[in-house]
Amino acid sequence: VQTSTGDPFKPQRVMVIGGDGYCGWATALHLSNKGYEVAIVDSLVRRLFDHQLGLESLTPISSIQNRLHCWKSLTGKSIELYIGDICDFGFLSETFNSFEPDAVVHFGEQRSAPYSMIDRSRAVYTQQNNVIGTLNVLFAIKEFREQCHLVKLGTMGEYGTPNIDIEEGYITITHNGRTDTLPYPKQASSFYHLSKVHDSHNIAFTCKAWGIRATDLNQGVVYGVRTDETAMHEDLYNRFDYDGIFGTALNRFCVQAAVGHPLTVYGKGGQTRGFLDIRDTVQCVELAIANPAKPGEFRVFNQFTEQFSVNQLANLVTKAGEKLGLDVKTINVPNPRVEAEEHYYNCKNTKLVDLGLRPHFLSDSLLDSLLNFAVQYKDRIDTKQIMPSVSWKKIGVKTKTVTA
Ligand code: NAD
Ligand code: USQ
Repeated sequence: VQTSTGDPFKPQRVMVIGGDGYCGWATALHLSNKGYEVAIVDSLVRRLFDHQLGLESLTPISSIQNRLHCWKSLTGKSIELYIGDICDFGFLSETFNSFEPDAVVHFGEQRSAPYSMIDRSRAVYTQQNNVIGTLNVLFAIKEFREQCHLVKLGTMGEYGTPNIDIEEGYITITHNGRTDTLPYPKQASSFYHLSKVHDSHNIAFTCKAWGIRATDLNQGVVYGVRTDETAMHEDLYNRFDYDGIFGTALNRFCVQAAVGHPLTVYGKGGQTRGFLDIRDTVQCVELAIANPAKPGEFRVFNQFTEQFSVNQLANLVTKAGEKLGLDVKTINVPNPRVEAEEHYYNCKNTKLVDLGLRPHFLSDSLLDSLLNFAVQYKDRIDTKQIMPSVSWKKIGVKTKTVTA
């Protein structure tokens, strides 16, 4: 691996925290396929949330043990497995010392904005899990593997929707005649998105204070399900969330179209976000690992390939559905969130392209295959899980049992 910075450091051993999840599973297989030595670290807490909330992935997913067994039998490649919670520093230390990673890709957080807004206990859990988990990773790198590159999944939602262009991490400002380059202002709009802001601050500080090398990947909303590796066998299939808590916009719309549920546009539908195909998630992470940050450097990449408003997505899915003979309708659901529904949005995303990202833009053929995929698993869809059940304004201290 040649690094863009001329750095002789060549990462070979990659620890994927959260490697049983949607982005992490696809990434772990991709990196293993590319010849990296991979270890998955995961507490499997996401599978527990599904049980607790009565949710299920559209696709049937195998246990992590069967997944890895299948991968080994198909490719001959082994992926190490460490089951545990990274908030437990004893567990994380042992894992670090046993695997000795050159790079850590950290996907292992509670990643749903609605989940973090269910009630006080879920809000506190989200910030505790995410902020302490990341702090533990930073301490483990400092203590045991100071050259190890942290590739951390952040979110575009850290920036919110300001009325000016969004830069990649930093903005140069002239104020009262003096100029400085400063972290881009953060205006997150859920306790989950805020946990990512807190993580970014902790990472930036430890890069400065301890010389840690880190890349914060401010990822947009991911869509799609198949990657080259997960499509190889049913036991390797990735999860596909469509429910009101973990499902994300475009994936949800495809499932809704498949079962004849109206597409759930929240509020006016002018909410605009950055989006990317899961095949680009794995590519971006590989690029970040192959071109590590320098010691002490806190790099920020905006990881998305295209911007869409929710209304635009609904239109695209409606047209693609019609071609398949589906009758697709849209409803404007009262917005359960507090967010701008009409706003300016223009984000930079050149740094990953400069490193060689070749995007898979949203195409008719991808929508077509996603819709067909949803139709194929139609019988597994629980339509009661589709409407949103979590309100940003109604969150309270009473522990809530979410029922569809
Ligand atoms: P996911 O819920 O499918 O996977 C997260 C995984 O992390 C799960 O397997 C879970 O068990 C594990 N995990 C959580 N806390 C842990 C802990 N304390 N210790 C060990 N393992 C733990 O989520 P995802 O969609 O794959 O998202 C992965 C990352 O990417 C998250 O950090 C998320 O914020 C970020 N991201 C996701 C999207 C998206 O659209 N899915 C978009 C932008 C950013
Ligand atoms: N939305 C709808 N209808 C739906 C679902 C969502 O109109 O049925 C709207 C939401 O109100 C929001 C936008 O679509 O304005 C995106 O919502 P989402 O649920 O697709 O995504 P979000 O909550 O932002 O979270 C997801 C991931 C999270 C990641 C984030 C990237 O769950 O882990 O950080 O995307 S970003 O949006 O760039 O912050």
